[in-house]
Amino acid sequence: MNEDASARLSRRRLLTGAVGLGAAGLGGAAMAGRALAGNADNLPPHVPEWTRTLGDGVGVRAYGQPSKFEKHVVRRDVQWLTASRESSVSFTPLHELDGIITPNGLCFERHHGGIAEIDPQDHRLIVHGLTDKALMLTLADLKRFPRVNRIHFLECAANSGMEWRGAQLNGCQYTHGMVHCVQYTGVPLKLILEEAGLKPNAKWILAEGADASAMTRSLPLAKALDDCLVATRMNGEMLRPEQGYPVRLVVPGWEGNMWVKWLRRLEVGDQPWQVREETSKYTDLLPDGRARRFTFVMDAKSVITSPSPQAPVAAKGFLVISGLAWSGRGTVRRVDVSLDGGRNWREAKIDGPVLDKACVRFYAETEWNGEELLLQSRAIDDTGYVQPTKDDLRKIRGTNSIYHNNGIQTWRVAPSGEVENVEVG
Ligand SMILES: Nc1nc2c(c(=O)[nH]1)N[C@H]1C(S)=C(S)[C@@H](COP(=O)(O)O)O[C@H]1N2
Ligand SMILES: [Mo]
Repeated sequence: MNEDASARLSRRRLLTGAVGLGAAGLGGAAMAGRALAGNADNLPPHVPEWTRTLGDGVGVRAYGQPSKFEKHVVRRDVQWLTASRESSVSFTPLHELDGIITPNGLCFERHHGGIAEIDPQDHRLIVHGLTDKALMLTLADLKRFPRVNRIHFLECAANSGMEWRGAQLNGCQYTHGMVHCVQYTGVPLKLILEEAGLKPNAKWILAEGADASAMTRSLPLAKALDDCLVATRMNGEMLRPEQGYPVRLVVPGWEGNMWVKWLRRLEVGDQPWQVREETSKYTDLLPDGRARRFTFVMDAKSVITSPSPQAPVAAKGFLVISGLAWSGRGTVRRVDVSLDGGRNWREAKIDGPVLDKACVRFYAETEWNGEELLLQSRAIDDTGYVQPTKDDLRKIRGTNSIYHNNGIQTWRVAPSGEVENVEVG
């Protein structure tokens, strides 16, 4: 969306207004409140405390951490969702982030048997089954393969799963925070399989993790040979333990469950193994009692991350609406934003890289004068697929499902600037 003249004008006014602290009016309450909670001695015309003393020297912070004033920007979990902490999930604080890359320490975690703390010296990746030879690779062996860098989103198929029967959790961290997007460095799985040599009847791969859940999933060979990676790094540094250190499978665009962490075994076979995670779990029970299975691809989806319940509107006037969109089928071609619950749509502006099976960041600018808004976003991918409304999705899938809820999210902005999770009929 191109900003119109009135929005441009009003931004000038807003920025001018901001110089006179507190002049921002109603919404300014939140902003001014924060400023007032601080120490007035640090404000102009005084010399602030951080100018009057020397700071930490180099070496004090051998591994850097965010500012202590950003302590609220953390992964969070919902205690009642799961029976144990080891088989549970923490959510990415999407409302506190911008751009497309998720910082490593903020990537949501989903584990079924807790975080395995693997000594890389004692870790091996075994490749066997319908291969010419079996391989047992050390981390050093993996480093000798050619490697690539790819930015991809990972979304748990259960993301937004709590919302099937109606609006439930108040915050995009909880409704949409089972997604992250990082740059992986890894070996194309194809090269490892070629090194082992595939038998003519090879059709499926079983991937197994070394954690206490020994997570296993069957992966079609065609996908394995297409764009899967055996990754050791995220955003440049070694994978975090939470994300599968020292090695995980990257399965671009497909449900997060298949991205086996702490990867220790790849078995080549001629049919799927029908393991728990692809029979009991990660299937979608339809209204007629049948279940969809092997629903690998994550369909196009988007969410407005700000404003959102945890990121209310701070001031009247010029307002930047922002969010993330992604598609497991390829690239995001367009994102539309609605201010009135889907009656009218305008095209948002995508800023930053538009990459295959990666998140894009979008912005839509408007002028807000305290009226009620019903904010929505919808993603359209390069196959022409349009993100559906929740009602349209329910018409086909019913409400028994947990997984693959990519319906359009609605946030209601109240005159106070507060935002809540709602649905429009
Ligand atoms: N070994 C192993 N791999 C695993 C899991 C697990 O519990 N153990 N959880 C899976 C699920 S359900 C998801 S959604 C993703 C989550 O990846 P993340 O923790 O890096 O966000 O890892 C997948 N890989
Ligand atoms: Mo998952």
